[in-house]
Amino acid sequence: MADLLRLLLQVAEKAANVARVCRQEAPLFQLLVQEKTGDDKNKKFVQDFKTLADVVIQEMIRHDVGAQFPEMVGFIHGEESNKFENGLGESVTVTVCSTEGETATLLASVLDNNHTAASLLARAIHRDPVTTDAQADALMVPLNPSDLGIWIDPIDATSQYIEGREEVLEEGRLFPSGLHCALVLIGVYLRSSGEPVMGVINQPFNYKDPASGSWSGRHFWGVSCGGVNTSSESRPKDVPDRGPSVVLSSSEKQVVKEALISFYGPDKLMYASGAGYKILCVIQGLADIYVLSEGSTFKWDSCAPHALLRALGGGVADLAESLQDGQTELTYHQPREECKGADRWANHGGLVAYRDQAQLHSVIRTLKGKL
Ligand code: 2IP
Ligand code: CA
Ligand code: CA
Repeated sequence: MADLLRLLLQVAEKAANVARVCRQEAPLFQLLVQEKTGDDKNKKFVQDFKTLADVVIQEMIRHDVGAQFPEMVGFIHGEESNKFENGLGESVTVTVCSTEGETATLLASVLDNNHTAASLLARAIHRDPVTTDAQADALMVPLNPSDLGIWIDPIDATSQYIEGREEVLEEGRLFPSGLHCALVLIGVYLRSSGEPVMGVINQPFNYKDPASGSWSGRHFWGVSCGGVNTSSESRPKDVPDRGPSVVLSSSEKQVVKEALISFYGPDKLMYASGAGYKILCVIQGLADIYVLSEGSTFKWDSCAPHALLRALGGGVADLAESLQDGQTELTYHQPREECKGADRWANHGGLVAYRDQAQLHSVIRTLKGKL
C-alpha cells in the first residue's frame, strides 16, 4: 500500500500545480482576483471561478485515485460538490474526462466559453508531475484499499490563496498569514473505526525563486496504522527553557484566549490563518498546541494533518468531548445525522491538535469549566 501513498503524493503535487497555474497564468489569474464589481452575473461568475479551482482539483484527485484503486470509488469525499451552475443557469457536472481536449471543452462550458482559461486548466489537470520520495517508496503499509475512505480539501485557507500575499519563509518561524497558508490536504481513514491512517499535505507556495519568480512547493506525509508510525517529518526537538506555545484562529473567543494566556503567558499565544496550516505548525514544532473552541472546521480540514500528528505520537482531540468525558480523538467515518449539508461533517466540538499528551492534558485542565 505504499502505492497509495505514492499516488497521493503525486496527485497532491498535481493539485499544487493547478493551484499555481491559476495564479501564474494571466488569463486565469485575472479571473481569480477580479474585483466583485459590476452586475450580478459578473459577480456570480467571479465567485464561481474561485469555487471552480477547488472543484477541479478535488475532482482530479477523485478521478486519479478512483482509476488506480477502484475499491475506493464511492469513498472519496471532499469539501466541494461537483455540480456547478454556469452563468447561463445551466447545471454542469465537473469531471475529469479521458482526454485533455474533452476536459477543456467541459470546463469552457462553466467558464462562460473562456477557451484560453479552460485549456490552461485542462493542461495542468492532464499533466502528471514526477514526484519522488525515497522514504515513502520504501515503506510497507499494512492497509487494504477496500477498508479505506478519503477526505480531500483541495485548497485550505482559500482566502489566503486569493489574497496572495507573499512571505519569505524562515526555518523555525511561524508566519501568520500569506500564500504559504494555502494547503492541499488529502487524508485517508479506516471505514470501520474512522481512525486517520495516512495523510498528505502539499504546500504549493513554499518558496519563490527570486530569479524566475516561479513558486515551488513542499510536501509532508505521515502513516499511522498497525504498528507503523512513519512520517516525512521527524519529531521536533524540545528547546530547553522555551516553554510551550499555542496557535489560535484570530477569531477565537476572548474567554479562551484569556484562559490560555493565564496558563502559558501572553507571549506564548500566536495567531495564524488556515486550519490545516495551524495543524502543520504543530507538526513542524512551530507551535505546540492548536486550540479551536468552535465547530468551524470539517473532516476534510483535519483528516490529513491528524494522520501526520498520530505518526509523530500526537493527535487531534475533540475539545468539547475531552472537556466532558476525558480525551476523545476525532474520527472521520460518521456524519452527524441531525445536521444538514456541510455541517454533517463539521468537527462540532472544536479541537485540540497536539504532539504531546501532556500538553493536551494541560489545555484540558486550563479550559475546564470555562466554556
Ligand atoms: C477554512 C480555512 C479557514 C479556517 C476555517 C476553515 O477552510 O482553513 O482559514 O478558519 O476553519 O474551514 P481560520 O483561519 O479562522 O482557522 P477553507 O479555506 O477551505 O474554506
Ligand atoms: Ca478548509
Ligand atoms: Ca477548501
